[in-house]
Amino acid sequence: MKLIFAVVSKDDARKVIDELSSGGVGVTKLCSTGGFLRIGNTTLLVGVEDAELDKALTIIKNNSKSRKQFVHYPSHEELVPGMKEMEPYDVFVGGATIFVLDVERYAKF
Ligand code: 2BA
Repeated sequence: MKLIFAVVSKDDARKVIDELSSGGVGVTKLCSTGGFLRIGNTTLLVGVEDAELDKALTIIKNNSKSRKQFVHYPSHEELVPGMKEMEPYDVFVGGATIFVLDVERYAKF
């Protein structure tokens, strides 16, 4: 069995979850925050049998769009007197960041 950690955009999370669920794949949604942009994203926990791994990854891939995100650093809240503001710029945020782990044991009590 495998455990997929998938970091996806908040805007795509609902569609990904719906497609996984209707495909018979169990999923748990966690609210997360990207360390770089410091804005909310969604981390999905997906436990699958090995034979279902590719199906789950394909669903995640097909429903996660990459997008440009405008970065304004430091943000207005972080700005302190004397700190210089950088020119705003774009970063390319991937559709989904995926980690696949082997599951040692799976149980439901
Ligand atoms: P964030 O950390 O907010 O990063 C958002 C995007 O900013 C990244 O997109 C990347 O394009 C850019 N970025 C990140 N760190 C950077 C840096 N030090 N310098 C310049 N640009 C940087 P993605 O790579 O597609 O990542 C999207 C989100 O996936 C990340 O949000 C983070 O929440 C998660 N993630 C990505 N790589 C990860 C990793 N190795 N471990 C854990 N989470 C990761």
